[in-house]
Amino acid sequence: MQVKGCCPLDCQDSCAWIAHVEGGIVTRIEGAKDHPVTRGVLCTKVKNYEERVTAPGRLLRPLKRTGPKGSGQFEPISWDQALQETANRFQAIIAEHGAEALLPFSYLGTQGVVQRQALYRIFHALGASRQAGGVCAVSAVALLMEGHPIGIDPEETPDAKLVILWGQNVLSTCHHQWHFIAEARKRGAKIIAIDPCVTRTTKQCDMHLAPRPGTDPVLAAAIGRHLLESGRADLELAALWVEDLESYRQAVDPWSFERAAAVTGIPAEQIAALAEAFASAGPALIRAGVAPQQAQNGEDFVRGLSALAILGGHWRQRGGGLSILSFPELYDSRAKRLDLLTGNPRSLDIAKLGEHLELASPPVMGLMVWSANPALTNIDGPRVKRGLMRDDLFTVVIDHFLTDTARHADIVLPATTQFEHVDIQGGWGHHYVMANHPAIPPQGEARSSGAIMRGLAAKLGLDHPAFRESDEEIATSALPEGWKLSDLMEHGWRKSSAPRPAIAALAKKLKITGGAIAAPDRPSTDYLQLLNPKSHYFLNSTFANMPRHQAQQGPPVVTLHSQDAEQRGLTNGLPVTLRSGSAEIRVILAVSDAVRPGVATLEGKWWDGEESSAPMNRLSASRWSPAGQPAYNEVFVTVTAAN
Ligand SMILES: Nc1nc2c(c(=O)[nH]1)N[C@H]1C(S)=C(S)[C@@H](COP(=O)(O)OP(=O)(O)OC[C@H]3O[C@@H](n4cnc5c(=O)[nH]c(N)nc54)[C@H](O)[C@@H]3O)O[C@H]1N2
Ligand SMILES: Nc1nc2c(c(=O)[nH]1)N[C@H]1C(S)=C(S)[C@@H](COP(=O)(O)OP(=O)(O)OC[C@H]3O[C@@H](n4cnc5c(=O)[nH]c(N)nc54)[C@H](O)[C@@H]3O)O[C@H]1N2
Ligand code: SF4
Ligand SMILES: [Mo]
Repeated sequence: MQVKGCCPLDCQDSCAWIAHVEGGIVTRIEGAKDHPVTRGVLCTKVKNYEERVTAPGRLLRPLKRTGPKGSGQFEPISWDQALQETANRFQAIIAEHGAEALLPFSYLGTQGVVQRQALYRIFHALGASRQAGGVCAVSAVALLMEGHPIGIDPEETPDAKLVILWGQNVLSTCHHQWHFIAEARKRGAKIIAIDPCVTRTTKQCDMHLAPRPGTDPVLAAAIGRHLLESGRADLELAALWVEDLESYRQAVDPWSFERAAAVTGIPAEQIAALAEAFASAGPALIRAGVAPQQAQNGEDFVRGLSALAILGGHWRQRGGGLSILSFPELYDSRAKRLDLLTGNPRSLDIAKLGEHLELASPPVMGLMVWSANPALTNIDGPRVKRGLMRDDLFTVVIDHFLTDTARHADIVLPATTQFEHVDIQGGWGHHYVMANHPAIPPQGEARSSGAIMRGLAAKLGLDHPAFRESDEEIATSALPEGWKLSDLMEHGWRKSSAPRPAIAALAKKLKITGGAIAAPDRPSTDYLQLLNPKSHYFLNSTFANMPRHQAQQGPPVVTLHSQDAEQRGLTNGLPVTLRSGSAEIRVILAVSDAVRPGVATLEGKWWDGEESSAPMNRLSASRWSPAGQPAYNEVFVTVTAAN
């Protein structure tokens, strides 16, 4: 039997897959050949996703903590007991501290509408604190909210004459997009990468510029200045869209190629070549990644690129513009049922979980986490863990495995995988709404988020019809007007319209200047800036516990430039200690000129407490951009030989 489904992971590509099922077992999966983005291929992370269903450690029964928090000691309990205890504790917390003492926490572990949104219904009805903010691309979302266009239909890419991959490792993080980039190249486009490191992607580009991390706004300013000075800025489009062109002129004025070279570390001739290519391409497409946003100047980065896409006139032509996030038309938030909201509860930014667990008033006393692993992925890991260790905090975690977060829970609930539930999803890299049929029944006692919502609501005595909706009804609530779930399920996907922004006066004009453009402050050269690029084999912390993925990734490794290694008397293969404040991680050193001097990289989000482990957020500190983007990449470490 072949069953149509889609990859639920937090990835731009949202692939369509076919699950091959024999005797109630998924024997293999393959990419759908006729999906215009998937084109028959799944990535190396997901190609044997079926192994996750029966992997050692898969959660198949509800668990209750028996040992101290974080000890990982649990005993199996029934669903009835798990839901009853959760309901009792939630009600006791509400009676003593008020409903705002409850906090839901969920992210993009799955992009499925049902799995992500159904459980919010309960928190809305109870009057719990609302979840706000995000941990990824927060700067881009902030600019989107201001009205900046930041997405194109990737299927337009072949029409671009220049593609700039600005801090995006396409071949590892969204490789299906490469097909469209390669098609543009076939038609004569140049591909330029801007990345402090040599990556799988930069190696395939026509030109690679390696800036010091965080200096991208200065690089963008130098290009913007060139557009204005050489008389090639699209002032007509600026008049229609831009509010602060004069402020922009002043802000970019200091950034000659030479001065930008001194700050970014890129030779002035290379900056000039990039600026000239950008000014003369008709059109240019900038594809920007998430890593350069993971800094306190994240919004300056996105704003600087949006300014370039506008002033370059690139939005005028198919294939041109700025691409960071592209969504189909789907109304995920309708499935959350905001209409059930009781009162006007506070909103807490999930990117500041550690702070909230420590300081919120009223305190957070009850936490439910699903589709996320914040103990590992939230910034300032030690602070998050201190919060999760609080004896007076009641935590429920829903996942497939006993993640670092789940180890800190009082109750752990087993979630169904994508093979075991029905769902639909949008995505953030194309305009298709995707459908997923269950291929096999739920394994063990695993339940979908919808089923958990219905069970917990009954225990809490919530009797609105929204709490009795089936997973199919929950999915239907997110569909655009006139769409039928049955049609979507039958076809497997449906593209929604992907209009380009109109070349007409904007009612609310855009700010392309965020103030003076400057190099970020950096500590002394004793410290290296530690970047945390995505692993080719993990999806954030997902798969970091899977033996096949671990074997392919190899042990955690920090990479230093030969100059930095020599200065510290360190050699290739040596165990080293990375230290930031009082926190440290031990890893193996790789010496390679693939990173620029002053920069160290450590790929992947490793689980804590494993034999070879490198939980990156142990080293990160409570720092965010003004819009709330966690500054994951502003970690400065000393590197010494491990004792
Ligand atoms: N294989 C794999 N794929 C994934 C994921 C994964 O974990 N693994 N995660 C998914 C998620 S959640 C996301 S958000 C996306 C992220 O996708 P990407 O944005 O492509 O991924 P990153 O590895 O975070 O960063 C891309 C590149 O930016 C560079 N970089 C770092 N700092 C700077 C800087 O200051 N300036 C510039 N110009 N470049 C910089 C890094 O060296 C890296 O090569 O990937 C998604 N896809
Ligand atoms: N230091 C550092 N920290 C980072 C980043 C970084 O680059 N460096 N990147 C940041 C970024 S870009 C992102 S997007 C975040 C990602 O942070 P998270 O969203 O926490 O991502 P994951 O670590 O993949 O954890 C997702 C969890 O969801 C679970 N899950 C999957 N499907 C389901 C389901 O159907 N139901 C339930 N209940 N659970 C499910 C998975 O098993 C997994 O444990 O991390 C951020 N943190
Ligand atoms: S992780 Fe991304 S590239 Fe891999 S199968 Fe899923 S959607 Fe496709
Ligand atoms: Mo992300």
